[in-house]
Amino acid sequence: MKNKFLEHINSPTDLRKLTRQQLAELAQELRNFIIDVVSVKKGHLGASLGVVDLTIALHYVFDTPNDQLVWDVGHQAYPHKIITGRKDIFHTNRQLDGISGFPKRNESEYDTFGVGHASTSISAALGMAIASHLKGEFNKHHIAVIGDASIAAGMAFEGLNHAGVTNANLLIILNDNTMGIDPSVGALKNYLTNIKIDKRVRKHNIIEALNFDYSGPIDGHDINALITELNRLKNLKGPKFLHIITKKGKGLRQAENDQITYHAPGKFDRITGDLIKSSDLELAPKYQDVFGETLVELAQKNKKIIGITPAMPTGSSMKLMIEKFPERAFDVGIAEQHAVTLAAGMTTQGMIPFCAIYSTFLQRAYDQVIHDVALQNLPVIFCIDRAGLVGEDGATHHGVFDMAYLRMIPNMIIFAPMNEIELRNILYTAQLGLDHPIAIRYPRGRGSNLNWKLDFKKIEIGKSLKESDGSKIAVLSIGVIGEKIKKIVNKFDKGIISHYNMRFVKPLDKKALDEILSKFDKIVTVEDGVLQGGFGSAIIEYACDNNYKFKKIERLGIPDRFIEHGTINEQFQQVGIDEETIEKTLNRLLVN
Ligand SMILES: Cc1ncc(C[n+]2csc(CCOP(=O)(O)OP(=O)(O)O)c2C)c(N)n1
Repeated sequence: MKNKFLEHINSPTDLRKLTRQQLAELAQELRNFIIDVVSVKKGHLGASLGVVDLTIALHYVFDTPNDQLVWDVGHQAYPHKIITGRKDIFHTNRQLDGISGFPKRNESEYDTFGVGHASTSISAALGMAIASHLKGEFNKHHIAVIGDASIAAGMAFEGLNHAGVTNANLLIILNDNTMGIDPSVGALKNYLTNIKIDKRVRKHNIIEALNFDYSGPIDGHDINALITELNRLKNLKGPKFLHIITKKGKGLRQAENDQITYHAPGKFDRITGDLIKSSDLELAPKYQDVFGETLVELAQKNKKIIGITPAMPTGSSMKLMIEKFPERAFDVGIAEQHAVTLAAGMTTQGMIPFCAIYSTFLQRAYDQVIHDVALQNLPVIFCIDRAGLVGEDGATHHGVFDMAYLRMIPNMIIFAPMNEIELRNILYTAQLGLDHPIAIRYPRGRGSNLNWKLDFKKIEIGKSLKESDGSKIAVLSIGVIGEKIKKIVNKFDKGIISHYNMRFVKPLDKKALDEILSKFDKIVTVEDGVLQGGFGSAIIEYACDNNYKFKKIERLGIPDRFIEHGTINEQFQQVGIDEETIEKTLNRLLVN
């Protein structure tokens, strides 16, 4: 079916030629277009469907790209991308060399600020607004669109607090759909619900108290109402706040009814909305489920165990613990800093908190890890999910820095399991009681062992495992990439390659290292983290500091650049840690 309007929209200028009546039809076409593409190419769905009408109204009323529009998180920016000149390449979304799934400054002049992590939009738009003011550009508008989950984060509050005492030309639009990826949580969520149903609350409006011109709540699917209100706000100076109500997944029945699944549903039938299940679903478990299920098992016996997740109960499988022990498990919202210090507080009272945070999002709580946890040597158990390369989400979401950024912190124990069984055993070991905080890092996706629910075994802290014995080269691996090394080693003759699954980045297994560095003059380290300051660096430091006369330590891992979106395998190939390249590297070293 041909699109009557969308076909002719190559930029917001085309959009501005339409009547309001036609805009409503365009919205329908835009929704269908997103559903068509995402149903086969995958990606984020619900959030984008929810802001189709808002996106059209914003580009209709404001003079983008001159006026600056900042999307928070950015997973809802598909309609924005499509009507700002990227309709014809939208099918390349999240693919290698295709467009990014998030706004990106080097992709379009309409993408004013790169995003991916939540709650940055208010600060960024305020920065732009203050700069415009200083430059004398008083008529330029700066708009931040932020969701009800993201606005509850500390950083968003910091931005609001500052904006309220400026005369910046800033409009904050709260896109309130009561959902993050999972249902939004916290007292602010309750307040926002009350404001919708109880007019009295509006009198004591906290946004107004912060010196904003507050309006709303209005229906965020009523394009007409949106345009009227945006036009009114356009003529007001200073910080303004518009509260709109939308439905996540709007326009696709299943996406509206099952908003968690349809946040990023994978492939689905574009007409019925039904999910298309891939046939390999019954293979080995996801690492997140090994974590979630094991935690519940341990918590049944150990009453001191507590679970904490900042806004990722489904993604981290902490929801299993929340379902089973609601009084001992907490979704604290998009609040990584709070999650870490909350866990630290709990340990002071003898509890055993498992704090599950994606590697990329733990970056936001770096000072809390150092100052609140490690400095006081509090035994928080960090379960760091999505460690390593993550594929289609790309540069904003890779978990490649954690080994480097945690390694230099005194007191930290850093463990990376090679498989599900090691993950399970380290979770068991950690709750027995450790003298230090521990970071356990594991990747996105599935492991390789169907039979992982074995009896628990305690893991000795700082002890590596020798997987194979050889005399020519020593390969030292950390984490799940060790399974790849095992396969590669099997392709070589027996007795050539020694493979050590090092398991601990910190403390290093010095006994094993002394043996390796005395015996081998060719050593290869392999990691799925950054080379700068990472695991391989730790090995080189040890060798230098202890005066070993080594010939060659070759490090394989992520080079000093950001890795863009693509499949995980494409990313492995790009950085040279795919099976084929590692094998070639070992062959080259054997010859030279
Ligand atoms: C710092 C950080 N923590 C967690 C996430 C994971 N995350 C992505 S989207 C999202 C929910 C956002 O919800 P909301 O702000 O309400 O926006 P909506 O999806 O409703 O548009 C979360 C928690 C993130 N992107 N950044």
